[in-house]
Amino acid sequence: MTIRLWGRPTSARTQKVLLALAELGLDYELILASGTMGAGGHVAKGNQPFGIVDTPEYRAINPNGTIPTIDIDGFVLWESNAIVQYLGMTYDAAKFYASDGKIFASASRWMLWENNELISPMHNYVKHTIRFPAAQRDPDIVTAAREALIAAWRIVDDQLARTSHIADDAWTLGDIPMTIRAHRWFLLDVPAPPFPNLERYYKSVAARPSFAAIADPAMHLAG
Ligand SMILES: N[C@@H](CCC(=O)N[C@@H](CS)C(=O)NCC(=O)O)C(=O)O
Repeated sequence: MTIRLWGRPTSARTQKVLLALAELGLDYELILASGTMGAGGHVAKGNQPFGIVDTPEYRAINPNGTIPTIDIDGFVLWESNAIVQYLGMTYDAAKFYASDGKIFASASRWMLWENNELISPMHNYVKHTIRFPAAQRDPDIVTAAREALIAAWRIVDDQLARTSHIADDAWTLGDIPMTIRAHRWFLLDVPAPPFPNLERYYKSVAARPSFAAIADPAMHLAG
């Protein structure tokens, strides 16, 4: 099997796929691609992006010009959560959702929720504290992002008081986005009240061998 993945290590959506591939123990080739970031950092600071995403060849496989995109023996897929779901369904349904439709639905619900509630405020927080040059940073956006994140983490913390992992007591594919968000959150060290269940969860998911795929702080804090 040949797997090619277009993305960049600093992209949390690319990281979802990296973490899923690590859980499955699958080899892949990572092709660095981005219109907004490159080896030196964000384009807003004058850095060169990795590129590729605006070429006709890339747009033919992903018309959005975003990352990640995966090609598995000619089967091409974009949309990070769909990629993780496909990988889990195809290569280890027992591990990813106990081969159970209800657990799959519960995990998918948290993947959609992460996309809707966590990504945008966390992305704004990172852009306006790290990635943008100081003159382009907006403290009001940082405050709004912090408040939205605290409200969202309260929901996660409450859930983690009920179940050991986000969708079930056992680990599921729903823990893939949540692991990345929790790691980024604790690395960012955002001023916030304590979330004891989230902290316990973070220690547990960070102890999984697959975590090495997304552990490097530079993947989260690169400017
Ligand atoms: N809903 C899409 C969103 C894809 C997306 O916006 N990816 C970001 C990176 S996390 C991106 O392409 N950023 C612009 C770039 O790096 O060129 C997904 O989950 O795959």
